[in-house]
Parts: sequence; structure tokens; C-alpha cells
Amino acid sequence: MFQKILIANRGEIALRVLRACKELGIQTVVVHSTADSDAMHVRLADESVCIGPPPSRESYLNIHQIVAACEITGADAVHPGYGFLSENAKFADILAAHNITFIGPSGDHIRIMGDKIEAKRTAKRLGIPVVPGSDGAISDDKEAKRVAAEIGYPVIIKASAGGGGRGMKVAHTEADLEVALQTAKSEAGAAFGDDAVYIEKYLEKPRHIEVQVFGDGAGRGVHFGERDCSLQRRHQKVWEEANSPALNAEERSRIGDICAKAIADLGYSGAGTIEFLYENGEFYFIEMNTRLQVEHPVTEAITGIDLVHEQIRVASGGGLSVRQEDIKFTGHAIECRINAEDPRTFTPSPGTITHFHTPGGLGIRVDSGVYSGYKIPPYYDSLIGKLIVHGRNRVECMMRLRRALDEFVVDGIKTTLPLFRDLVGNPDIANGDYDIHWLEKYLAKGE
Ligand code: MV4
Repeated sequence: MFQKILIANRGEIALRVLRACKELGIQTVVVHSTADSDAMHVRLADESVCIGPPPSRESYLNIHQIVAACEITGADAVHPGYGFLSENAKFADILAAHNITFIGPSGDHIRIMGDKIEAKRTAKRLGIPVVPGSDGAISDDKEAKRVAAEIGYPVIIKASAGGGGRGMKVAHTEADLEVALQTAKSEAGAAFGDDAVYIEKYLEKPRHIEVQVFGDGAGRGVHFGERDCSLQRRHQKVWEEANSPALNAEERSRIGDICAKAIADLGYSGAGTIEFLYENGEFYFIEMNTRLQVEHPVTEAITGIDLVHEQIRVASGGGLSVRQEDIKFTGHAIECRINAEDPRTFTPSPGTITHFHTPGGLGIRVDSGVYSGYKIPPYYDSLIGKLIVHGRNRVECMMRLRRALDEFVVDGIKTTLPLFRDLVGNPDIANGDYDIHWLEKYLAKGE
């Protein structure tokens, strides 16, 4: 087991990882920018190293500073959290070259999944159902038209270096195709320095369902069920649940088993998420994330398994603590992402939190790095906390969520809490009847 882990992140996830380290008796080092000296995780860590000024590029993304902090403190592993360097293959490689363990998959696996064409090709080879489309990159209009005619309109053009919704264009007819292809290519070239694009059948009303997987790096793989993350705004998830209200137990174990086997065959190590669009009872792979995700607590709630413990265990060579048959799904969980933003316009609202009171009681978890009197710096993501509610079934979970939202107090700044108080009372949400476009339509109506 590791003696000392360096946490290369900030905010709620830094605290989340720190808690797991403490429970495992592992010493903690946190790195932080000058803007984060007052952060909760900095106060609670055994050691802290200031690695630079507020801009992420000069601190949380500064590989040299982070490696230096490992050397100075004698950390034997790095947990990257999510965002920042968590899916940076070069970072994983550099740490390996310094004999520091990256708590995550190999640089090569990160690289494969970061290239969306290569990721899709790999998924298909491993037996994961993918969205019908081009086999690889599309080079010219002629090829685009041929593929589009074959799969049928509408089609979507995606950047291979994109992901998470960046660099996508929809073409509804052949007349739209040339412009869509040219725009997608030039935008991808400008944004990512790589203009490779591919084509897929455009699914009009899917849900976003993702499967949590884990590999031990030695040919074993398991799945921890799925999460439904269809409620998004501008590709930012807002509300996530486990299990998906749309799936039955048979569908869950069918897609889960496919994913677990793929992870085993790939020789993948650590936590991963396989993302699907789900429409008319079918799953279509879109991307794989090679990190722990923001919404991992809903999976922890329904499985009772600490996924950060599991990551640390696997990275240190201890293998998975569970076999597939040990993983049982109990009840239902919902996560609300609480952002320091206006609940209607989503304009960031940094500043001082004058009063912070979190709900409690059975089935309630709040993951947050903020406290009364804390000043939210303006430089980073606006996520200030997550409310995770667990119940024996979805109805109980929703009743408990409504009560928890009533108790939650955040004064001094605007937050997205009022949005959740609206959503929890909405009939479509109560029925679990929503797709990836539901939230944006709801917000546009201004109900
Ligand atoms: C799609 C799609 C429809 N058809 N692919 C957006 C994020 C990126 N991970 C993939 N995305 C989409 N890919 C096909 N073939 C619709 C989306 C999409 C979306 C996906 C998940 C959650 C919210 C979304 C919002 C808009 C578009």
C-alpha cells in the first residue's frame, strides 16, 4: 500500500480523495494555487505545497510543479481527481518515468480513449454496441455522402479530438452535409490542432446512460451498474441518478456484463465510465472516460462500495476488493450538482458564503469543500458541492431529496438550489420521463 498520496486537484473532489486516504491510513499531500490557501482540503491535509498563481495552466495543470511537489514530499502516488490532469496521458507517462504511481489507467489507455475515433474502434472490437457510422476519419465530401446515405439522415459529425460535446455538427439532409463537414473540420483544427472528424447516425431523443467499470489491469473487470445523466445543460450534467429510471434489471446486467468483459479484455486498470446513448431499448457507445467522475457518489450509494478506496487499492497492486457477484444494487440515488451560479441564467456567482448549512439524516450525503465564511475564487469551475440522496426506491429518494433541498442553506451567493426545488416537483422528473434535451427545453420555457 502507498505511504503518501499527493492529491492533484481542488474543491470537493480533493476533499473526497483526502477522506479516502485518511480512512486507509495513508499520508496526504495537497497541491494548491495561491487562490486556494483557505480551502478545506488544504487545512485538513497532512502537508500542502503551493504550486503557483490562480490560473490553472500555471498551477493545477503545471506538470513540472506537481512532479516537483511529489519529489519534495516523497509522495509515492498521485490521485488526479477529475478534470485538470486526470485524462492527460503525458502526465501519466511522466509520473511512471519518475516511479510515482498515477492512480488511474495507463497512459496508453488514456490516449486510446482520448482519440474518439480510436476509442470507438476499440469499443467495437471489444463487442460494445456503437452508433452506426463511418469506420474511421472522413476525408472528403464524397465519402461523407456515401456513409450518410448508408446510415440515413440525420447524421452528426464529431471531432476525433473533441468529446464532451465539443466540435459537433448535425446534418439533416444531404444539402446540409458539405457545410457541416467543412465547419466541423475547421472548428476542430482550430480548437484541437487536429481536424479529423467522423460521422454517426444522429439519435434524436436518446438518454445518456453510462456504465461504471473497474479493471485490475491484469484481466479482471467488473461493472457497478449505470447512471442516468440525461439532465444536462450545454453538456454540463446537472442531475444524475442510479439506477437509470429507464432500464430494467435484465438490460442493466446485459450492458454491464458487456462492459465488464470489454474492460477485462482491454487489460484496463482502475475506474472508467463507458458512455452510451440509449434509445428505443438499444445502447450505443459514444465515449469512454478514463477517470473517476463527478457523479460517482450515486453509484457508491446504491452499491455501498467506496470507489476511491477501490482506485487506490487497484493502483497499489492490491487488486479489486469485489467480484461481480459481490456487487449488489440497493435502492435508488440522485445527485444534484450545486453550482455557484444563477439558477436560471447559469452566470457564475463567486464571492463569500455568509452562511452554509447542509441537510442531514438518513440517506443524505453532502460532498463539498466550502464552509460558512469561505470566499469562492472566480478562477475555477463553479461546482461548490453535491447533494446525494439515497432511498429504498425512487419514490422514497425523491421525497427525501425534496426534504433535503428544503434544509439546505447557502447565503451570500447565488446557487442552483432553487432549480432543484423546481425539478423535484416536476411531473416528468417524478416519472423519470426525460431525455438529453428535456432540461434545455424546460429552461427555455421559463416555467
Ligand atoms: C450524439 C448525439 C446524438 N447522436 N451522438 C454530446 C456530448 C458527447 N459526449 C456526445 N453528445 C451527443 N452525441 C449521436 N450519434 C447527441 C449528443 C448530445 C448529448 C449527449 C449526451 C448528453 C447530452 C447531450 C446534449 C446534446 C447532444
